[in-house]
Amino acid sequence: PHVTRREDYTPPDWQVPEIALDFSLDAAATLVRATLHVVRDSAHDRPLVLDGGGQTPLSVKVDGVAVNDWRIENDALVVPLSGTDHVVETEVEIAPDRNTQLMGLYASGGNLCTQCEAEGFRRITFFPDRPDVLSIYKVRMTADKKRYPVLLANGDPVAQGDAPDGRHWAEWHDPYPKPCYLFALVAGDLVANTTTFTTRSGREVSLGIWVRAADLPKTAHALAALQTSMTWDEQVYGREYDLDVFNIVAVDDFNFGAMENKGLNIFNSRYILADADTATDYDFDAIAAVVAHEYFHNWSGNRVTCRDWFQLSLKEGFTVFRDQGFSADQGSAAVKRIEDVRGLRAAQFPEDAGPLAHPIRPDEYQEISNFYTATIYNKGAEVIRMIATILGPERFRAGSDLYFDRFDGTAATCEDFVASMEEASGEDLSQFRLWYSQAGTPRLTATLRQDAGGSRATLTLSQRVPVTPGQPVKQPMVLPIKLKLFGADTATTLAPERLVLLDGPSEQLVFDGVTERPILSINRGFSAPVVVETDRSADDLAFLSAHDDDPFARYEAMQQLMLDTLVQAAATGQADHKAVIAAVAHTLDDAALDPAFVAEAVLLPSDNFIGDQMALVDPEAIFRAREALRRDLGKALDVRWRAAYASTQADAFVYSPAAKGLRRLKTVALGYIAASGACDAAALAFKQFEAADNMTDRQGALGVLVAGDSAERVAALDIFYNRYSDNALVLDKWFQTQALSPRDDTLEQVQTLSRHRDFTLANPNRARALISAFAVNQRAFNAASGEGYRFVADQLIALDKLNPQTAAKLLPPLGRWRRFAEERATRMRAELERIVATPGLSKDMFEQASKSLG
Ligand code: B3K
Ligand code: ZN
Repeated sequence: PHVTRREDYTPPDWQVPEIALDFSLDAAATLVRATLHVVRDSAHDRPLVLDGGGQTPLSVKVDGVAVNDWRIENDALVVPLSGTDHVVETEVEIAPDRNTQLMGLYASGGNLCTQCEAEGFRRITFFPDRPDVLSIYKVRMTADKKRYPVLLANGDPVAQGDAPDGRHWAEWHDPYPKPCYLFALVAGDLVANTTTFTTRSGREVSLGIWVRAADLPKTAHALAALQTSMTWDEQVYGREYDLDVFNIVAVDDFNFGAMENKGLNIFNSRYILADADTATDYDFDAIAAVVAHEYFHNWSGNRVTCRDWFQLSLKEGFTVFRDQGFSADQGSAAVKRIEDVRGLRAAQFPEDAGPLAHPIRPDEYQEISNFYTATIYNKGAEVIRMIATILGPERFRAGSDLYFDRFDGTAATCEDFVASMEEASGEDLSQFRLWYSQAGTPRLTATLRQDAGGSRATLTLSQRVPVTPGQPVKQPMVLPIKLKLFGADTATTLAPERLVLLDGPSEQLVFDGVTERPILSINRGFSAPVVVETDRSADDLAFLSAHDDDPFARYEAMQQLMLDTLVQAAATGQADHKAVIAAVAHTLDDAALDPAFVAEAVLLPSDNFIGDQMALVDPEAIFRAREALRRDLGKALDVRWRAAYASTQADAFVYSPAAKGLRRLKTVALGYIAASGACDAAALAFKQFEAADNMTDRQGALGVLVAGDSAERVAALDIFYNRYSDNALVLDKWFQTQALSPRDDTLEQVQTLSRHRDFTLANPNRARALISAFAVNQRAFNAASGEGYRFVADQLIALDKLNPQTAAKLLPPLGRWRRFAEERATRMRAELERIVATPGLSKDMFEQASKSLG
């Protein structure tokens, strides 16, 4: 397979300062005429090489004259050119309605739309498909006026009119030079929810969210989030919008969340459409976060773009960090941080510990689509967060200002970003740069000892970065660790919070004035994305879970207490639940706590996360241990769960941080009531299901019912299905909830669901709703028979033929075989080998599966 290497980067041979595109749109056969002004970039005699996606040009002209000395090499169009400055025209025909990969120009729900990042533009027209070629685009589209009454592209609309044969045309012009991965067009039967936004310098921007007419009532939340994001970026980063128009279009068939095309974002409809009846609080939050994320890319990604795809985290890590800050400012920052860390641990830590581990700035790839990972995005965001922590808010802002000003209009590198931060702050980040080159989650060991008889304590910190594929030797990194000491007797502060930058293999810190037994609070706020190992006792963790004034550290202490209990139980079969029960009771009794925080704090770690702590994962033992603790918590605290449940009943639905917190706690309490085995649990859940005036309560109750075995379970699944059978996004929840069920028969249920008439692999949301959800269901997926592995492999082999990018994204769970004992490992490997041996396998899947075999 062809491997692209970071160190092989060379600047482009030819620049394309301008391009004019003329589309004659039709779902079956679209004609694309491209006129490129090309300029030789330096003194070389190489021909013009334009990337392609398998098309053959219908014609090629140079400076207005048809030529035939071109050739196709590896899908690229090679055109010999004599001078330094030419106009090259090509014509191709493409078939959007046969584009099942959803890359390039494709059809979704009767409309036409595009997705170009990373390398989809070449499937539309011949072009140097690399992010360091920046061009000014003029786009003309002609299409049937009835089928495609709305014609949108990047930038500002300049003209439109009627054409013969019931067709019409529109022209758009984007004045900002951009790489081709940011190109977009949409043609469809759409309506918009519109408003205007006035930027702080007085530019009036028309905002529009385009959807099919029936969905218009579900666009208010996304539009409000867009306005809030625009204000936030002005206030927090000093960044203003730069065109007269900002459009967002929602489409049903989309490979990921959304795309930040200049002035014309295209979204998976699940990140736009919301109302109380169909979207959960989680959905509402995710919509605001994704709308903000794509909007923020206008600066971190579009105005300053990436030199090459190895720099992907330059825009993605930074933009995730920005959207996390935005979301934290809209509600509870503490709960947002807990959610983000939970997500990092669920998706990124396993990636960093497995066969697909890579640094946030990778050194090589076979298929760049495989590198839109939790590492690039979420660990990338943690790396930016550490820079912000080390610099502090003022110096960080000075660094981001310098970065945006200096690199505006250019294609930059991660190094450019770090150097800007260094220059603006005066901080030396040389060793910190290891975060960009070394993969693997560092492990930090912390041991606190009170000196015998004295009033001092010594804290020993040491770090180790684990070996990852291709990186056998690691250097110590810079770990910014926030820590604090509490006194066990007085529950007061013994040593105030301080930020320690651990940059060597180990270090000792001495604390004076330690007159009582000290308790260590460490990695407060999750200041570094590391695994912390301490020898803190259950008592100390219980103390912190009750008294720590850092909400994340408080949550973390409870999680650690739960984990220690569960890992012990799973490994030995011996369980002592007393400490966890007491700590959870204490948290439920603390009236000063935010219910949203309480709901997070009392949730047990997932099966997967428990498994991640063990030398080898025993899915059945983990499941039994966790269920036993859930049951004991449910029984022992029955009165408290019922009180919490009663206290969280609300009047009519409101979407506010406080109301969300109550709804979250309500369903968490319901889950524990059900876990206790209470005989009224199914009735209670069904009542919540029936009475709900919002999807959060309804899906929450459905999840509780689906986990059990009752007449209400069957009834609720039916009612839910019938009520929402024409709403694809809600039907996804119906599939997903069943795939996540802890029941014994989930594997068979999921196999049956894969033959359901509403199941299709052609729609990525539906495929993910069933298959990704099933693959995170640790017990069901890892059924000892190996049937779970076989099922997923069968689905992926089928999906790969339609949509390699989405199929390859679902492969990593099969690569976790090293984490399991012989029997399961052998079965997983057999499925990976079957995938690798599949004739016609995509390079996306080949890279993921062959690396996973390792
Ligand atoms: N930049 C896009 C992701 C593109 C994924 C291509 N495989 C959305 C985002 O991160 O904002
Ligand atoms: Zn992004």
